[in-house]
Amino acid sequence: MVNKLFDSLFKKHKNNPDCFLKLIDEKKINYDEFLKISGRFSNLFKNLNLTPNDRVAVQIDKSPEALAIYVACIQSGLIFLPLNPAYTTNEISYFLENSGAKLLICSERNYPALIEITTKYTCMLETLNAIGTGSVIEKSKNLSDDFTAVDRGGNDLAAFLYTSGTTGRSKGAMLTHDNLLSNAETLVDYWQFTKEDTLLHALPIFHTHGLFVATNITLAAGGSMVFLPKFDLDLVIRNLPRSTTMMGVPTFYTRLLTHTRFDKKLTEHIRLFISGSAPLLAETHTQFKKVTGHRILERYGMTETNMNTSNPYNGERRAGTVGLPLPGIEVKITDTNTGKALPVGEIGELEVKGPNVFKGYWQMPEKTNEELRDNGFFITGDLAQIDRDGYVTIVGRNKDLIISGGFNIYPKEIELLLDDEYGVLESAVIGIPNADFGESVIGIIVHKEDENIDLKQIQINISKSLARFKLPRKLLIISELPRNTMGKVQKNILREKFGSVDL
Ligand code: MLC
Ligand code: AMP
Repeated sequence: MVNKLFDSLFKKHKNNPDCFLKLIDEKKINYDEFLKISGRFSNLFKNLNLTPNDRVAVQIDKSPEALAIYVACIQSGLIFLPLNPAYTTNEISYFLENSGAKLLICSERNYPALIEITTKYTCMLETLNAIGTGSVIEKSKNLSDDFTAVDRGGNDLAAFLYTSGTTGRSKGAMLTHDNLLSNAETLVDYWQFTKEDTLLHALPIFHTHGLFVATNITLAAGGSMVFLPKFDLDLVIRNLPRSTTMMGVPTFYTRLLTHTRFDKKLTEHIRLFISGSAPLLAETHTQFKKVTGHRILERYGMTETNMNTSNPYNGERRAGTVGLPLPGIEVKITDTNTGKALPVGEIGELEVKGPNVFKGYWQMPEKTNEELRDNGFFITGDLAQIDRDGYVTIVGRNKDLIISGGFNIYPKEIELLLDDEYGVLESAVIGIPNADFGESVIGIIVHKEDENIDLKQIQINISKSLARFKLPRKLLIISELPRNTMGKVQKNILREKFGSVDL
């Protein structure tokens, strides 16, 4: 029996007494104990009659058991589908319908709200809470922790990660065993992770960064993680002395720089700080170097591709750039209209190709064809340039996307809801600079003259359908939206005009 990802990342740790997770209450979980939890979950999945390729959706808080569900899915040949706990019932309903998930695991507090929709989509519903209680624990506690991994090849699917699109509909990016494994193996070498490393893990585990980059690298290297429930500034400061490396979105680093205890002494034993998921300002990089002596290593990735480029471990880490293509990964800059490769130094669409690139969007062949070329290059939607030394700089986006604190927010999804509200003729949602989150969302509305408009009520109404991190921090009214000759709303003009409004 062969299971590509399980055999390479997890199976080798059976009977391994080394520490895998260090928790905040000083409790530790070693590799063998962790694999026993996932073994019991795998037997539970079998008892629930789940079969290979079934989707298992999870909307649960971060915990060691939540991570073990991911491992159990891989071991059982199931497709892991993690969802942000901030999503509303409306949002979850779409993911269940679109993915056809057979099982949803949620926190007990959300069970009453979700049982109706899981019944509608004939999806089983089980619970798992942050404190390690819930129906999956109860039902698996007397099951064997031994489970023979289901046969899976490199091209088989391991996970669906949903990523929103310009049309407002989320797309399920299909990631294979080879996608995840190749990236983990490359990054372990590139960033020189070893079993001596302890990674400070304060990221959520429902996105590529915290789930695949951080966790798979640790598993591949055989190191450990200080596994924090979330990014809490004081908690991170207290746990830095237990760690040798840290990964984070830029907001983590700008927040750390505001803490009085954050200095050279606190970080002198740290081997590596890594940033990604959103642009790290060159200014933050410089300030961090001044305060700690460390040069943050910035890398660039996406849900569809895992990691593509990285500043070097030993060579020059250039502030404001995302470094060089990772080994085995090709990148090129193309003309957005013709798709032709552009010469060194010119700005164009960034395309990437390699074993890390996903298989396509679930049941959306036309979307897949639009973004994934026949020659294997994936059109990222990011605008970039590559200099003579091969360093890539992301200069903007060819997709209408806002990144707030590392979370992606697609304006179209919010505009569609605003346009449905009483008194709204049309709307445009933009991101404006924010010192903490990088960007923040605001909504700009054109008012129907013959209808009253109540902005407070609109906020309340749309919050029923949108996770709170997507909610506009402010709604503004203008008389008309600026448009170009093709009739397209000129968001750059709106960003210039409203970029410094008070939030
Ligand atoms: C939380 N809130 C946010 C927010 N996070 N609002 C906008 N943007 C965000 N990112 C809101 C909540 O809805 C809530 O609103 C209020 O802030 C307090 O919530 P919180 O959970 O206590 O917030 P906080 O702890 O401050 O969270 C901020 C954060 C978190 C930066 C620590 O957002 C975070 O962990 N981000 C990491 C995202 C990530 O992992 N991205 C990787 C994507 S993978 P209210 O209204 O209720 O008060 C990817 C590929 C790659 O991009 O390259 O890696
Ligand atoms: P996601 O779809 O959540 O995986 O987000 C991927 C997007 O995040 C990319 O297409 C980029 O726009 C952005 N991104 C990730 N890392 C970086 C980085 N280091 N610098 C700038 N943008 C980044």
